[in-house]
Amino acid sequence: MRQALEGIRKNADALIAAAQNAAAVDELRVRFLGKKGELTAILKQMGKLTAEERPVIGALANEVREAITEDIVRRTAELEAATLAARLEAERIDVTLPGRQPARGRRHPFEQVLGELKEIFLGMGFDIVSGPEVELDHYNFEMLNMPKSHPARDTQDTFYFTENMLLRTQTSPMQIRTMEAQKPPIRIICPGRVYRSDAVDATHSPIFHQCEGLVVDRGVTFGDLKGTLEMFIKKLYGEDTRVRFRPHHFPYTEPSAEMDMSCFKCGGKGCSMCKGEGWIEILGCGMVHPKVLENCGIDSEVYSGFAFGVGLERIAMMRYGIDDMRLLYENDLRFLKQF
Ligand code: 2NM
Repeated sequence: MRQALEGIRKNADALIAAAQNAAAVDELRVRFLGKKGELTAILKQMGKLTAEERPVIGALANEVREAITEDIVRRTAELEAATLAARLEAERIDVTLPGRQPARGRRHPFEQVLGELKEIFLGMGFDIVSGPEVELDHYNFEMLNMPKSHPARDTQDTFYFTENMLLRTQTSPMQIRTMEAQKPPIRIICPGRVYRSDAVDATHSPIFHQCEGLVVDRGVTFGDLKGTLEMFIKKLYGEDTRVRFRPHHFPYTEPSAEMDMSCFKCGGKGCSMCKGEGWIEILGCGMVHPKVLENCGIDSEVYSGFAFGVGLERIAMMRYGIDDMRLLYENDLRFLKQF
């Protein structure tokens, strides 16, 4: 039995040392140490031994078991280390390689201008309001003092879905909705997309963007309108910019005016930009018509207000010296990268 045990130890030693993976090691563990393994088979024969031999062989058997267990632990550790080393070698990365640069985008020139405009009005205490582009005739025209007979409703310049529903031609319907829903004081701007049936050329597009503004409170005067809009233009184009107001007509304001600013290019001397005028038309404005206030349930004897509307494409074009509106919509990166 002593020889048999020594034989098992030698054999196990050699086989375990030669095992090439964890599964092979485990197979050997079962073969030598398992319930039906070689060592157990020997121990089952212990009964045949004499009383003197039994403790000696027993001790040897334990020694062999411990030796084989140690072999297994060592070989397992070796194999794990080898696997890790192979993986580290295979997955070696060069951390000094430069990373792949993601293509960096930027805000569209139009969005940049809109962002500036919002900042300016937020700074003056205005809220920003937005709403549906598909509007009811009621809000787009009727409430704005443009009854059924009004030429602005002409199907030639307006996109209708039904007789009563259309793509908004301005963002004023949101101002009406706000006046209906909210008591004065009201200070809002409504930037957004508007639609008119215009042919595309360098200065026209059937889809364009507007920012309208509205202030309603007790005692609001044309002086407030002038001060607010002058401040707005100075913040957008610089402190040296001057403004002037010319009488105009809108159905929803009375009196109405157009505001010009001194030419940002020549400073007012006259150049190709302002066609020798020294002035550039920039926005429409006026005191909200009492009828419009009353339509919204606001007492025009107590409250007054001013409103204005400015085309965002025009602002962006003047701001960046862009001479064709189509460039703003074509998404040509060679153009957009310049801003
Ligand atoms: C403009 C010019 C003048 C305007 C008026 C209103 C409202 F809702 F208060 F009646 N909203 N926007 C207005 C006034 C718009 O755009 C050139």
